[in-house]
Amino acid sequence: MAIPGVTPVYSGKVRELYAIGEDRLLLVASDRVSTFDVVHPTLVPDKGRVLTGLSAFWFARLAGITPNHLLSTSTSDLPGAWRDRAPQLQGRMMLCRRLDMVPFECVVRGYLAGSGWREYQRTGTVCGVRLPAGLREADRLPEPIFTPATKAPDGEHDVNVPFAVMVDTVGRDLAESLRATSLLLYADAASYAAERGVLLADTKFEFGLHDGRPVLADELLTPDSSRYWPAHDWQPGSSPPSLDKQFVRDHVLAAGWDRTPPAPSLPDEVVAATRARYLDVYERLTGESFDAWLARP
Ligand code: PZK
Repeated sequence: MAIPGVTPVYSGKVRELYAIGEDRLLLVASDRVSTFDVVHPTLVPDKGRVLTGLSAFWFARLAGITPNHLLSTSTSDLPGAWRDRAPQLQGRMMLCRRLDMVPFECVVRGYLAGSGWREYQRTGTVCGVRLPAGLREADRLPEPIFTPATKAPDGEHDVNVPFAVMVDTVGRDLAESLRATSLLLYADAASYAAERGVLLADTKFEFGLHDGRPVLADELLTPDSSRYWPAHDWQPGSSPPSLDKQFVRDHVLAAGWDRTPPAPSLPDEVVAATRARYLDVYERLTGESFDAWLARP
């Protein structure tokens, strides 16, 4: 969601970050959607609002575990110069405290999928963590593991690193604190989601420092930062389709796209089914109607 006349401080594949004065940032989630790391030319209406609503839900729910960067999701808290953009920002903005970001993704995995599964097949480890032999793709791990990654430029894949690399970069105290917090956050979120029929296979947290103390940042436990599976589709041996982008992936693969840019546009029925899927995830996890999120003051 590019805001005309204002230059983002960071621009990601599907969202933008704007400076608000010296010490705050405005995070804006667009309706862009990517598969295989490539953004499609077609938007999924309200996707950015769903992801923002989910982040806000999880920030509130997990606030007892760790402080976070979210200050407000209300357009009325924007500086005057931004007010005329309120309609387009409504529901998709997070006004956040500006932090000194920790240069690692704090990934927690409860199941074996994605890059974790590929590394395990090669080496029997994930980020240097030795796992039992004989695990299958999508198997539940004996216990959730913390598998940090260094952030790569947008579009590049993050690089999994051993915990020791994180210790060497940020110091033992901070690394251990972020690992402990990440595991607590995952445990709470995964058990909550499981009660609602959704498995949280893995997720990625980002932290920054405020006055030297860790603060949870970024988006939180959204389908873009997490791998959510419908519990009833889960069967070890193959990865279930992700809850949100299943129709998009099915469509582009059936259409014969070879996963190199540019990504194809999406037909109306795929957009509609994907939008419905996002709304369903929102309502399942929050227990609230998506309309109620849009209608908040
Ligand atoms: C920050 N990103 C990633 C997010 C993008 C890129 N609270 C913060 N303070 C300082 N920096 C960041 C944050 C947060 N969150 C986040 N990069 C820097 C990012 C959204 C859109 F384009």
